[in-house]
Amino acid sequence: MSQADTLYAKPLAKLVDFTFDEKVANVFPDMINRSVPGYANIVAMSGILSAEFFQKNTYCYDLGCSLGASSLSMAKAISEPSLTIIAVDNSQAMLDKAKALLQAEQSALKEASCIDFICADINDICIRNASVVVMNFTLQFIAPEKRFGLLSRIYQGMKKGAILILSEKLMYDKEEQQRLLIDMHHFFKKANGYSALEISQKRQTIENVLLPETLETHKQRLNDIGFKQVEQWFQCVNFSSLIAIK
Ligand code: GEK
Repeated sequence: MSQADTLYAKPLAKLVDFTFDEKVANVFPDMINRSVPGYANIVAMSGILSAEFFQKNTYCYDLGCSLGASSLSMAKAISEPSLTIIAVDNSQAMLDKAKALLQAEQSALKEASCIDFICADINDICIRNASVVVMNFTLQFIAPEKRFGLLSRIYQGMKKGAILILSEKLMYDKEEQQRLLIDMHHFFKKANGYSALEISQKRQTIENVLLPETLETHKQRLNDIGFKQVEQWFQCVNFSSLIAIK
C-alpha cells in the first residue's frame, strides 16, 4: 500500500516548498526510512521508553504523528487497557493514509484502537495529564520563534516524572563540521538509492521548511523550561533524539 518515493526523480520545472500532501503521504514510509538515519531505532525506542515511563490514568501524545509509526510503537509496548494515545498532525492527507494503513494491517488494528487521531496544529492544542510526549522530527517544522512557547506548554501539561522524547535533525555551528555531517547524510541517501538529482531537488524544496538547530540549543531550551534531566540518548549522522524528564 505504501509506494516507493520517486517524487524528485525527474527534473522539476519549478521547485516549490515541501508540504505534507497526499503525494508525500503515499510514499512516506519509504521516504522517511531512506532519508532519516536511525529512524527505525528511534521509533522502536519510543515504544520501549514509553512503556517504562507511562503512568496509569494519563495520556500519551504523539505530536506530528504522520502515519502513526511512533503511536503504534507505543500502543504495542504499553499493555494498559485504559491507554489513550493522542496522535496529532495538521496534514489531513497524512491522517487519512494513517487510518487506511491501519485498516489494511488487520494485525495492528486492535492495538491501534487506543489511538485518537486528531487533525490540528500542535501550536493550538491543549496538552494535559501527559506521562509520555513523543515529538519525532516535528519541532524542526515549527517556526523557531514558536518553539519555546510550544515546549513550555508541553511541559505544563506533563505530570511529574513524565518524559518528552524529542527527535530532530541537527545543525552545527562550525562550518567544517556542518559540511561533513551534511555530506554524510547525502552518502546515506545515495546508499539508499536516491540519485544526485533527487537529493539536490529535495534539499532545495525542504531548506526553507525544515529548520534544524544545534544540540546545544535544544538542550539549553529544555533546561531553561525546567526539565529536571535532559539527555541525548541517540545520534546517527546528524539525526538525534533526546529524552527530557519533568
Ligand atoms: C514519525 N513523527 O513517523 N502541527 C501538527 N503537525 C505538524 C505541524 C504542526 N504545526 N507541522 C508539521 N507537522 C513521525 C514523523 S514528519 C517528519 C514526523 C519528516 C507534521 C507534518 O504534517 C508531518 O506529518 C510531521 O509533522 C513531520 O515518527 O517528514 O521529516
